[in-house]
Amino acid sequence: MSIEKRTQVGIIGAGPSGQLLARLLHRKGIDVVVLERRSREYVEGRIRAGVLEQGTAAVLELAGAAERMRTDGLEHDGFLIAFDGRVARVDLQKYGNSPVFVYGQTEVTKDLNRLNEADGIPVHYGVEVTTIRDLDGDAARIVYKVDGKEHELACDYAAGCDGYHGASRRSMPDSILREFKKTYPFGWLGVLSNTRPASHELVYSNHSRGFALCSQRSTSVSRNYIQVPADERVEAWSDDAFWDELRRRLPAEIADPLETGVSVEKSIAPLRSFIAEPLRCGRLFLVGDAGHIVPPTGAKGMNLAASDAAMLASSLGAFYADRDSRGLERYSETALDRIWKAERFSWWFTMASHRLSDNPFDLRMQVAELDYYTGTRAGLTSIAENYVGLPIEDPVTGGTIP
Ligand code: RFL
Ligand code: PHB
Repeated sequence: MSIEKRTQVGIIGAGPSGQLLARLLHRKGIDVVVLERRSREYVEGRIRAGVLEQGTAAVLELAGAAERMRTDGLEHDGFLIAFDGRVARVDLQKYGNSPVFVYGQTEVTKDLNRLNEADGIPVHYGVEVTTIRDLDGDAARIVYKVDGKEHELACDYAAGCDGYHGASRRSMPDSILREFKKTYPFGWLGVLSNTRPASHELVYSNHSRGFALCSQRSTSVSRNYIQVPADERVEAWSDDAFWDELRRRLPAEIADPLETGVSVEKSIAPLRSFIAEPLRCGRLFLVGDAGHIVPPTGAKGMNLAASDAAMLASSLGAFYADRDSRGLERYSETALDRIWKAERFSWWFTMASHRLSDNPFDLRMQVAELDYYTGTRAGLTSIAENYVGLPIEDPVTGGTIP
């Protein structure tokens, strides 16, 4: 493996934020090198998010990576919230002026990988970054290991796109970094199956036994989730036990016709809220999960990764084109403004839809809350505009991206 010694922007991590940032910068004529710890097969095989905001779709368009999403993605104009034995619909077009796209993160990652490879963007797999040094020096130095030997990549700027457990955030000095965290006492057991989706639109269900979500990847592939205790083991759940429990948590009109089948993938994801501040230290910027985590209830994780990448790409673009550093200076503050709002929506939707305690008061309060939100124009507008995604501000101009 021959890895460059110097580049303009060194990118750590080849998940959606790293690959998208690499592509946006490459199209502006900026040199990048991407270093990824895992193999390409591993990165492309991870089953994660499924819903793209309109703004994410527009950023993929800007990156020239939206073609398959447009042909294979499913446009959804609304979604359903089941609670208290009834089903309410959130009309995204009517109250949020936009649809969302059901198109898996796995597919987004594959599209970006294929296009970046075709364009000759250097993405090196199996390269573990250990730290980033000299954040305030003439060049940042990304230190990585290959076959046990240490090497360095020097760059003008380093983009930490290496997720929650990556090396980038840990390279920022404790004296400047503040972390805000909330861990929920439950996780999501997710099952992917080659079965017809429970409903044409996604169903989020609040039930006294716990939360459930019926999502999908296509008209013949389902992705369903149920709330489980945080310390639950995936081995404890047979396919039959999963389907039985899912059915119990859904209203009869959705549960009765539900098609069940063998699981293709089954895993448990913990739920947490996390934000690091600031997202910049000298020549290092944090992007996506490296800087923040949302519980998946609002479907915001990958969308925030895309909006961060778009904001940083615009900021670096202005710097290399015109030596305009306004965006670089405002990236952290501008991105955090949107992140805290998405974090709020994800927290709110989680707290309104999951079983929180044995106290019946809590459940009645959730029912009153969901009744109010789905029964008033103000409530529906609030849910819809958050779900379809708030505008992405350009840190350079203060306008909207794209
Ligand atoms: P990623 O996707 O975690 O990618 C980070 C990449 O960095 C690599 N890496 C390193 N590379 C080099 N050196 C190191 N030291 C490195 N350390 C790490 C990793 O191998 C990886 O390839 O972050 P990114 O790009 O910011 O993208 C964020 C999204 O992936 C994430 O927000 C969502 O997937 C979150 N998420 C979900 N979001 C949703 O909206 N809906 C979901 O249903 C949903 N399910 C999930 C999820 C995240 C999960 N995680 C993180 C465990 C389910 C799971 C299980
Ligand atoms: C998914 O399809 O994996 C999915 C959809 C919506 C969410 C979370 C996950 O809120």
